[in-house]
Amino acid sequence: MNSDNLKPDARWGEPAPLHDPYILANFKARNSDVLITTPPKAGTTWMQQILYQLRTGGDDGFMAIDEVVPWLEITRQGKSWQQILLQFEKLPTPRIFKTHCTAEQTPGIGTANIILSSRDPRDCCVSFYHHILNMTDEARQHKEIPAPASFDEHVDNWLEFAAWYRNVKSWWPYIDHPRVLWLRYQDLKTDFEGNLDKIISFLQWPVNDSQKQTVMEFSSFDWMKAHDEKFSSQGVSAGGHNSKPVFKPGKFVRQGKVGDYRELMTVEQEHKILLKAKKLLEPECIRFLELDL
Ligand code: PPS
Repeated sequence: MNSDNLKPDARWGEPAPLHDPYILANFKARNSDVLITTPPKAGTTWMQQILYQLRTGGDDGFMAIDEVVPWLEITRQGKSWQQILLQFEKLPTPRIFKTHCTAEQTPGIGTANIILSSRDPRDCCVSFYHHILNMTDEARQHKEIPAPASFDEHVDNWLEFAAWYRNVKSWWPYIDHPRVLWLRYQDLKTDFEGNLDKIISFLQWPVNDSQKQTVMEFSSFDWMKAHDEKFSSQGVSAGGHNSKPVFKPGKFVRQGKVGDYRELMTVEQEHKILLKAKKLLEPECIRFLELDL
């Protein structure tokens, strides 16, 4: 084994299809970088699209969002972490990445700009259920994500895996950090332009009014739904044109609603999710997320 391949410190986590600790340990963040950090299904892809559109002033010519805004820590089949980091070096400045890492596992806090998107865990749980069911069989196998036998089984798996809780708990101490902007999915839904202005002012990127209008159009739910194929390759490539769909056609940009969980979730399932939040998160965080029980 080459000395570069020495096992990274435990803080970067264990290797898994969706998590390469070598990338995290060796990534060199730049001051101009933006890291989008979210629990799964909390508006990650939406934020990838918003930031890409803001950076380019409006561009609908890209093939796959993950080629222009790569998923930082995902393992790419047939590519070493060194090759992946080299590809990252060649991305246009300011670089934008997505990550689902906890704060402990995120490189570059204090150096890069960090934008968080949080979403009601009940909606994230339901969205993730559809995510699994809507994946192609090949992608499910490759990512080692088995399909649950029922929604109830899914809720139990989701609670046990606890990615939403780990992520939110780890980032909460950074809520007032000057290089961190924490946005809520529900606010993006009710006041998209106001939140766009917050992003522009946080990043200090030059965006004129006409570009802003284009960004708003290309980041709208309807536009993204109509171009679902640009958003459904999920982390397969990091700069090449070798993306394969991870989802069945037209199934990634799904409903995009607040409170969608009500269609599927029982009161008992809802309680389990909220009680775990109450147990693990600070009361102030629960209030901020509007999860008051
Ligand atoms: S992932 O797989 O973790 O990256 O998923 P993520 O992108 O975080 O979340 C997917 C959900 O976001 C919805 N979505 C949107 N909502 C509002 N507006 C826009 N433009 C938009 N684009 C994607 C998407 O439909 C998923 O939510 P659900 O509830 O499943 O519809």
